[in-house]
Amino acid sequence: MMALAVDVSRFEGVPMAPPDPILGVSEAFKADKNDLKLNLGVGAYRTEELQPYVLNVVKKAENLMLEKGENKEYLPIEGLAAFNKATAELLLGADNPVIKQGLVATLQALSGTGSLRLAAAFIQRYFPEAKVLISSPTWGNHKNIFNDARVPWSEYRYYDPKTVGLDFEGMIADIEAAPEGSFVLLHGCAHNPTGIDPTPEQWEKIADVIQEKKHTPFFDVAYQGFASGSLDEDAFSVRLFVKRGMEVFVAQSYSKNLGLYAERVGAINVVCSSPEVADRVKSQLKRLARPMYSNPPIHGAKIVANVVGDPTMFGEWKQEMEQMAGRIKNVRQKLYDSLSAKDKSGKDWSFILRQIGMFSYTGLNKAQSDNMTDKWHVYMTKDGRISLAGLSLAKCDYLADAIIDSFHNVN
Ligand code: KET
Repeated sequence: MMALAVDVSRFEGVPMAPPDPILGVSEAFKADKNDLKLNLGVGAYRTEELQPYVLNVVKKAENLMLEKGENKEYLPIEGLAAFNKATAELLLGADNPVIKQGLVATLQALSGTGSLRLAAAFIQRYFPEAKVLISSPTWGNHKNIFNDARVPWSEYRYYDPKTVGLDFEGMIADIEAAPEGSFVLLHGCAHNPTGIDPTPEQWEKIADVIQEKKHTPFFDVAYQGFASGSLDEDAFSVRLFVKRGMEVFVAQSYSKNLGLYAERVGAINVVCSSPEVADRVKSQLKRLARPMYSNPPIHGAKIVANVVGDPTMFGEWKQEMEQMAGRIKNVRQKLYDSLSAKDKSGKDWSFILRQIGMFSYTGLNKAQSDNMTDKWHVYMTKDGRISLAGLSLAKCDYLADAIIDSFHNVN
């Protein structure tokens, strides 16, 4: 029988989705033919020559894996055992009692995003009444993740535009006012997009309120080692909550710190109050993962396990991480110097130096951000965030001109 030609598609009613606020910027950048163009949208590390960077230690681990000729059999639903062990130890410290006591349920998942999404599905299934509290502002994809998982969320105050710093009182008040037993999403370090982290004393107070209100902390750790250059320093916040004996969720990503963006390697960890609970939680996370994507990819997980499991390679990784973090700090300083030298208005740009991690939250509004792109070919997200990891020392003067023009000449 011949198929009937139809002139109306069944999908006629499907509207065009808007471009993604972060990954859509890379698509627009590719389409721009101007030589001056600069992609400061997505948080992906570039070299001083603005080229993508594969860590030497990753190449080394991959060569060893090739030599061994490892197979491509399915991993278990929970992922590679050696990776799960390594990732929990990196996060919590190898000698953390919660690991020794079997209190941590760890599942390898599809990088940070997939780990967050799996935890969101878990919350939806077992705590359908509970709300997730997220910082205002936050990484753009957090809201999508909880919306798609049908988990209700609301925001807590975080950024204060007046001080260009943390609205600590607002944050505490909003966490305190939330219904008891909420999940509080926290950025482990290098808050995205603001680059503003609580101080150690403030973290203690945040833990106090969360504990008082019987909330559950839910950490998103996408930048461990990438913020300060030290894996341990950047895990301070998570370890503080764990040390208090709290049950904690932690989503981890190796996109940035090991540059494994496209390998999709990360994990969801749930620190529980007994080994029996940890086993049951893990069994349910596996049950959620199986119909979604069955089991995670092996390649990136093996890279992590091999690098962490070999003292020489582990040392080399730490060195390269410090170098990457160091390059971003240098660019941050140079951008501040350029802005301060060129801007004659007396505006204080020192907030750039106080921000931590991959990004600078410039304070540019949407119209000003549009001007950056339309006039200066500088691609960035519309919330005024620029990725310093995509900037070179050589481009700092140009970027400073673009920022000064946009800031002073566009409302
Ligand atoms: N959490 C945060 C805070 C984060 O910035 C990212 C990525 C992720 C999780 C997820 O990364 P994954 O590759 O799934 O492990 N952020 C950058 C890339 C993106 O938007 O996907 C970004 O903000 O540019």
